[in-house]
Amino acid sequence: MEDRVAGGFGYDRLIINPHQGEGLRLNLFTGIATSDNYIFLDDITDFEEFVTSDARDTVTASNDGDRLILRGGQ
Ligand SMILES: [Ca+2]
Repeated sequence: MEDRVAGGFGYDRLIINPHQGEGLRLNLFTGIATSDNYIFLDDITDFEEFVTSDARDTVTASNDGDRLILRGGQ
């Protein structure tokens, strides 16, 4: 099953904030975002800015010059 989210033309911001304090695993190289129970996106395209959760997140950047807003976490 594919779960897609596409930004389209222009500058788009994607905010991903799983419930219950779950950390996010965001890989901008592969376009995949997951958390333990709530997030499974396997085709993220055409976003230029990403905002992660305030839990313990793991982000793998791409070579596309994406802008990241990382909200800390523990
Ligand atoms: Ca875009």
